[in-house]
Amino acid sequence: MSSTQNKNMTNMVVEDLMIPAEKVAHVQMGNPLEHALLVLVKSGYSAVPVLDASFKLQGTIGKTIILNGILGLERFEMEKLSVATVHEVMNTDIPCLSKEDDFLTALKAVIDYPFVCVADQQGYFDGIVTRRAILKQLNKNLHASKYSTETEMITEKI
Ligand code: 4BW
Repeated sequence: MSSTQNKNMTNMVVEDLMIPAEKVAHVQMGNPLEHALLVLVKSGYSAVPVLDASFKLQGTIGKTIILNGILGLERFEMEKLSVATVHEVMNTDIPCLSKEDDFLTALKAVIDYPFVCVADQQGYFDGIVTRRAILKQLNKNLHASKYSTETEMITEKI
């Protein structure tokens, strides 16, 4: 990879790569599990961020964790869907990025997670960085790098 292309990619910050908050499907802590499941099924996503009433990031919730939450000894206790809330089952042990973090920090974060939430110093939700956005950028840079290496080789031969 040439130094210019390397610089372009590593100069990017999370803000350049993230999906902004207003475009991210989310649920709130007090929502019943039924509502969360509806959001997940309708949006088509496996998991989404959980926010509180003041738009601060509190965790994430996904289809699997909801199904686990309503799993009884012998059956899914469907009645729990309208009684239990997101707060009771959500995942709070999540990584978090800030808008100023660099590309490599974001790349490292999405190795273990399909998306990572972005929040400010006070915890207010800014958006998410997805594995797709990171891979897309990496792919772009690797192809540009391959093209410039091939061009350099042809130029050297001439
Ligand atoms: O509705 C979709 N539109 C598009 N264009 N692609 C989708 C959609 N749903 C899924 N995908 C694709 C993406 O490539 O399948 C991948 C896995 O989806 P997921 O995890 O298991 O639901 C998607 O990969 P990704 O874009 O890298 O997104 C990683 C994860 O980030 C998703 C989902 O949990 C979350 N996510 C992405 N965009 C979101 C979102 N959550 C809420 N709101 C959004 N706008």
